[in-house]
Amino acid sequence: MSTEPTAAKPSPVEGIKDTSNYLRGTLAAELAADTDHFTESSKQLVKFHGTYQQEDRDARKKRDKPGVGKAYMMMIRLRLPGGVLTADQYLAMDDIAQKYANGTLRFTTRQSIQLHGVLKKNLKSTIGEINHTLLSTISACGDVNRNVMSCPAPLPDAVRKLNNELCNKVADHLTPHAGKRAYHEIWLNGESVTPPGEPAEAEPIYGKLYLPRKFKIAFGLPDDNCVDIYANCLGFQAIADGGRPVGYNLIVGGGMGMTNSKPETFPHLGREVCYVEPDQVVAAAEAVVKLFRDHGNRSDRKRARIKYLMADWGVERFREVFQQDYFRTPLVAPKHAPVTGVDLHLGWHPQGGDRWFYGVSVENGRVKDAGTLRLRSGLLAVVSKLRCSVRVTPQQDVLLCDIATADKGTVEAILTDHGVRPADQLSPIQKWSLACPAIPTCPLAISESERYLPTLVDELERELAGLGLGDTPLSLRMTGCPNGCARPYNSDVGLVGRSGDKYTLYVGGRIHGDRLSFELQDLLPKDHIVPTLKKVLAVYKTDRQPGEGFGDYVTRLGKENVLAMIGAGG
Ligand code: SRM
Ligand code: SF4
Repeated sequence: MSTEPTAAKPSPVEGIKDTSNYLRGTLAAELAADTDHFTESSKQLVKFHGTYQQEDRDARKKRDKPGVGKAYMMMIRLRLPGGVLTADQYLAMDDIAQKYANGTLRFTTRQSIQLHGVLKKNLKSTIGEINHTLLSTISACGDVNRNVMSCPAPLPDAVRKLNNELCNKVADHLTPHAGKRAYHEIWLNGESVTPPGEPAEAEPIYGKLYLPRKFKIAFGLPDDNCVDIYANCLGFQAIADGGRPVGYNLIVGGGMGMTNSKPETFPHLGREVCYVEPDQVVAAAEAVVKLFRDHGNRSDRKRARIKYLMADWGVERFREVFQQDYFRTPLVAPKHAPVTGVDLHLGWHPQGGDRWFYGVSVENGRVKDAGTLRLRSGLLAVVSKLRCSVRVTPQQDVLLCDIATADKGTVEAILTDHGVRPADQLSPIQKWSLACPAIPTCPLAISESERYLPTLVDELERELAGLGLGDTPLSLRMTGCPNGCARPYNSDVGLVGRSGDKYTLYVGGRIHGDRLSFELQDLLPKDHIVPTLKKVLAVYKTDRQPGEGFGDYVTRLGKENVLAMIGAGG
């Protein structure tokens, strides 16, 4: 299927954007109205402002009576380039979560923070208070550039420093112009300065139709691919010479989502397009975004990502169009820079001077108090006492930063008091696992994910220990549907919700994130997941080559051999 612009009928969302007067629509009036939810078109527009309309899916059964509607609630997502917050901002978010949301914070796979369970009547106050802390939610969602990722570790190296600087520059540069005015008017009582019918130049990069679909950017390093660069629409992979950053490989066309029964949709890894100097990065990002704006599919939203342009065109044609029509500078070939590692950044690390950062593993990114594990209170206590800055990682974890040597013991004592175990007491499978939120908040979830993964990890932990593989790094990622929000298609093991308690099992990716996995079994009942994996892991234990990872091993063996191993030969 082609992604060429055709005369095909634009999708309904295109019409909503077109008539929205740069993302205003009827949002202001609907916000003021005494209703518990937005109309269909406002539901689309409100995403561009960083919020999604959801319902409490657990409450459905109780409300399944005539005259009783859905339990509507809003999810709010921050725009948080590189995942960086000050102590005050973190404390404010914790407070807002208690006041307006469900009393939890959710660290996301793109280094952001989400609040769940906000009622529509409190939406304006919540977004207002978030902005009061100098944070924002603008373009955290919608058909625009989303949160830009960058390695969060505040290590004293020039490459990460430049990555973070450019991450902020690109994020600023690609913030909608007219959309920002609309945001201020609607949420922050800004004065309306934009008459209806504003010219398209009002939004110089996006135009009035914005992008065909979401767009995602990450800044990474070959020796630390913690941002999962190949899963992004656009990746800038730093090239260094003697520790000094000299340029970037431009990697385009990554994405994870696919749709059941639509074989023309698939996960795809980004491809190296060219090499750019640091001072060309912003222009290159703008050029790729504009290429996507003009050539992306605007009729079928399931196929409206830049990865399909790359897959349909191939990298040569992509380079040609990019160079001639958008970047307009001769292209330099990408440098050879394979991924050699991924760092979770957990535990203590020196920042330089007398400062340290401490990485805390957060199961599925959910910051809450539950039983003896009082993670939310523990993080709150550390940040309140030491006023340390905070960074969210792309693995849903958190780094407590700028801590003086003398305060290291305080951090450890507070966290231990709150039942938070240090990373060296956690198993590799625990540390290398991710799950998306799924049920009860995500409307697209088919199966459980965040609520089921802890049980699965516990079971796998036991089996791995029993097999003598307890210390072997293994990445496990789970999602409640094929959209792939926890990037399940490039990990050692991926589990994707298929139908209630049944999942599709993928194997063969790896921690480095530079290889897609393959589908091993579809419609696998949840009780069969661990026994199935155990069969393969047992053979892996005895048959692997020195240093060979699980995903590498099953890839070397091939699908047919692995299927034979689990007694499901094809
Ligand atoms: Fe996602 C839609 C949660 C990262 C691919 N994603 C959703 C929605 C908003 C459901 C919806 O459209 O109504 C989910 C909200 C659930 C909830 O209750 O909170 C949702 N996505 C998430 C988060 C919170 C998962 C997490 O565990 O952290 C991540 C928020 C990131 C952020 O801070 O911006 C999140 N989503 C991703 C990623 C990973 C990444 O970007 O690195 C992907 C795969 C990469 C990609 O984009 O292909 C991803 N989300 C999707 C898709 C599939 C899009 C596609 O074109 O294939 C959807 C569905 C859609 O957009 O229609 C989706
Ligand atoms: Fe929802 Fe599916 Fe994303 Fe999970 S992967 S959050 S179920 S859209």
